[in-house]
Amino acid sequence: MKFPLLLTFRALAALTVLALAAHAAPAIKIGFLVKQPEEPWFQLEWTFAEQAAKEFGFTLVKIGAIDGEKTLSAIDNLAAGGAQGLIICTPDTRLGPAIVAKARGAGLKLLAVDDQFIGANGQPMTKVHYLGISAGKIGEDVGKTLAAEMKRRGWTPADTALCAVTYDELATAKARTDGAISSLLGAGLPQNRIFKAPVRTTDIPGSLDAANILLTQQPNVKHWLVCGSNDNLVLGGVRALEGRGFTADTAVAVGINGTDCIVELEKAKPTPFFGSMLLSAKSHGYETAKMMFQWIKDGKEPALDTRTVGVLITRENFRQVLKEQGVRD
Ligand code: FCA
Repeated sequence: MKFPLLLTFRALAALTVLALAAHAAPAIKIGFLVKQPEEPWFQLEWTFAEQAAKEFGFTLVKIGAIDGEKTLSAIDNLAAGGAQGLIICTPDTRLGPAIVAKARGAGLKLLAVDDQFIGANGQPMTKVHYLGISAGKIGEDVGKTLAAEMKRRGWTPADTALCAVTYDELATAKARTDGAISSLLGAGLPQNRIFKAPVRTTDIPGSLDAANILLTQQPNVKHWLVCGSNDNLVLGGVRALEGRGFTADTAVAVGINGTDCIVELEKAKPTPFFGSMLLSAKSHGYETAKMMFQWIKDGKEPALDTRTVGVLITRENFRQVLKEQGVRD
């Protein structure tokens, strides 16, 4: 009865090989690339993504890539390092087709976060998985908040104007300031009291420059309202106003992100920065990382398009809300 015994040994050997192979299945590695690693928003996204990595047991590779060249070479490096997925907030949404081609070539699953890719035809690439904010709605809420503050203070359209610090090259940024403008128009601020200050660079110095140009052109406005595509752009506007003597009594500004204005809200003396629409860094960091992990591990494909909401934080409630959202202890 040698033969069946041999078979048993063979079966055992085969099972052992299978078991070993399962054990040696490549560890899951996910890249998380962001366009502005110095922004608290993106640092928080990473922090939350790391929470997911710890919880689910995968490796997270954090990459800051401020231009196209760095982005494309980072994808090569990730693939060479054995990564299976990439979550990305690209420095330029028009890189979309190049990123898709590279990721596909390297067998990387792809999820765009925050900024949606734009295709060669100038339209959003809706077939690429994306998680972003409900930009128009959040912008409208900024406008409503500004309109309510204007009313509460008894300011009239004749002596009030809007400084919208804009970056229309980026769709999610444009939708935000467009939303704020449409709410203010709806609340009765006339079109000729609405001024755009387009930035060249999406940081505080870039916004300060843009707002200064506008303030020089409009020296007679008594009360300013300020909106912008995120906290930094609004903060640049606030710094420009303060440089011309405006205070919390004569100007009101509302940001978006809620994560890049904490120091501002903590200042003992109120500045014109009234509040911000706090976005969910947890959804953008933890949830995207979890979605990518499950996609790689179990083949569970995420929704093609997910949009998150924002909630207003002000000097009154920011400590409490940030705590509830796990942003601060
Ligand atoms: C864009 C902005 C960021 C953040 C994110 C949700 O990428 O540049 O500041 O608002 O959307």
